[in-house]
Amino acid sequence: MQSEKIEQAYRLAQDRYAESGVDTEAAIEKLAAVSISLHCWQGDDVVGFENQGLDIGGGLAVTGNYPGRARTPGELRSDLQMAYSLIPGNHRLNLHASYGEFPGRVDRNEIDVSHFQGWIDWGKEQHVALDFNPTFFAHEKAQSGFTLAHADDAIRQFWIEHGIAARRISAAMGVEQGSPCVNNVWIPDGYKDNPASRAIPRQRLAESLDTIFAEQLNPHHMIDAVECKLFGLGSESYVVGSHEFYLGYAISRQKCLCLDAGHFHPTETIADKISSVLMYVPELLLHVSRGVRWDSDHVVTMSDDLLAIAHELVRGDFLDRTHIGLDFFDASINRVAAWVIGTRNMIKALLIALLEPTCQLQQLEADDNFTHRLALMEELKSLPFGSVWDHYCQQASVPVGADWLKSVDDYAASTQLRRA
Ligand code: RNT
Ligand code: ZN
Repeated sequence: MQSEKIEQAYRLAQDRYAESGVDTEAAIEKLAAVSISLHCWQGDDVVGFENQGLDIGGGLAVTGNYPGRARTPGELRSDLQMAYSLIPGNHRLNLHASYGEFPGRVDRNEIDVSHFQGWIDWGKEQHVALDFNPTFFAHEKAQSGFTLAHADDAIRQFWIEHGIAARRISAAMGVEQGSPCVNNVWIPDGYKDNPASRAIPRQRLAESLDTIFAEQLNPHHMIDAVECKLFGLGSESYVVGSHEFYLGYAISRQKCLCLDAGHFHPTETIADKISSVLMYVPELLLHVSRGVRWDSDHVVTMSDDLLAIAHELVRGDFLDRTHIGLDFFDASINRVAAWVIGTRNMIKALLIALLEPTCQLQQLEADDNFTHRLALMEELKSLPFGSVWDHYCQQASVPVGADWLKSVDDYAASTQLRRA
């Protein structure tokens, strides 16, 4: 579409929203301040750069064999730059420890910031701040399915050292980028079948975490997050780090809690948890994902679940206390397109939420006027948010509508599909 038509449509939409008491310019300004943390692992099917040839394991499963997977840090950075260029706003990168650049075999308990200097330099050059994750899977010491809750002292110690190393790397990243690096701990520990003790591994996990978090690091440099889960492939009967475990842990230690949209019962959504947990934990990390029948990590679409998350963040004024990350891995479509689709949807959902006359709705609620509340909420759904979105993309110098697909197709032909 011609740029002048996009602007005409925007001006009409602006008036239409103004009639409903919504300032579209103010909404756009708030939206532009939100950074989404793109997950590095969508680009290479969670393989990383350790070259160990191990399955990712940990109950993680990537399906599909679309050609063009990034195999080196250079390829992954190039793919990410392509994706960022098609997404409006300034965003972050969520790195796993297994994506370091290692001179030969460096075991997980030996990693340090030097292995991530390439990413730090790249982030500075691209204006992309980094988040981090220790990698407690795809390793011979995780083959039994246990890491920080392992019964063996030596194995547990190994993983504790990995956790400590990851925090130091995160803090160093935070110093260099002038923005705190969120360091998220997720472990796969759990049993396929009914355990004889549900309590003992949880006691060990709490102790391991306390040891990892013992070192005081500056919260302006790094933020500790912990991620709960209901079940995984191979841990169907018991997951040590359940929701109740980590909720209690995060509250008692005042850590950031990570809620992954795929980590609860299939009919349970995370939107309703946000306002509850933020009463008791200082900050929240979201892994926005889409489970289909199970924790399948499909690309995020504009679903009711996604809109509900965005509405909660905006209505509760929680954007400042929430770090928004994405967590999906689809190898059945172009991997750069997967990032673009999922991230644009997350941003678009936030825009829709920001274009709501929330005060008016909350006043109707306070007045017990549920008829008007419902009627208005439904009418808002057909307001021309698409015209505001198009204008936002245009002013951010990224493609409007599906035009970005052309860039992805050209990039696939010139680059991704040439990877032998
Ligand atoms: C696994 C968790 C975790 C991982 C990443 C790769 O179920 O969601 O966040 O997806 O660490
Ligand atoms: Zn996750």
